[in-house]
Amino acid sequence: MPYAYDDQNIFARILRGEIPNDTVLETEHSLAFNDIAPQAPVHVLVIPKGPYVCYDHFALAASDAEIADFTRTIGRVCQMTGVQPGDDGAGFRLISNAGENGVQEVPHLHVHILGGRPLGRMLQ
Ligand code: D5M
Repeated sequence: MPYAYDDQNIFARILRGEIPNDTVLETEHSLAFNDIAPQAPVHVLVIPKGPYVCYDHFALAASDAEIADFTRTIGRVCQMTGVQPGDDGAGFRLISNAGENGVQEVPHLHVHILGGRPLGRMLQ
């Protein structure tokens, strides 16, 4: 059962309104909010509202509408936070950790949007 979803995870609790969050953007199928421990001036997490554990789970099981909404939400947050590469000195990185080797802490799919400073090289 690689995709057993734990509905007590912290992002599930945020989605149920049990824990507050600093919302950047909410859409029909997605929620974007500021990371509680930001690693860069812009550090936003984008999550689907559906119960998906990680990226591959979402990519294989979500509806086209959910996938389109999630993808567009990431794009809109990049626009809203001014990290698009077209803007002077801007640029960003998307990260989605999955599973043990990926060191995923919260078992609900989230994409980190990081920007607002030079991020350095990650992959050599
Ligand atoms: O990263 C999980 C991320 O989730 C990590 O950057 C902290 C963030 N986090 C944890 N709890 C909260 C709350 N309550 N609000 C906002 N952000 C939070 P991972 O990719 O799973 O290692």
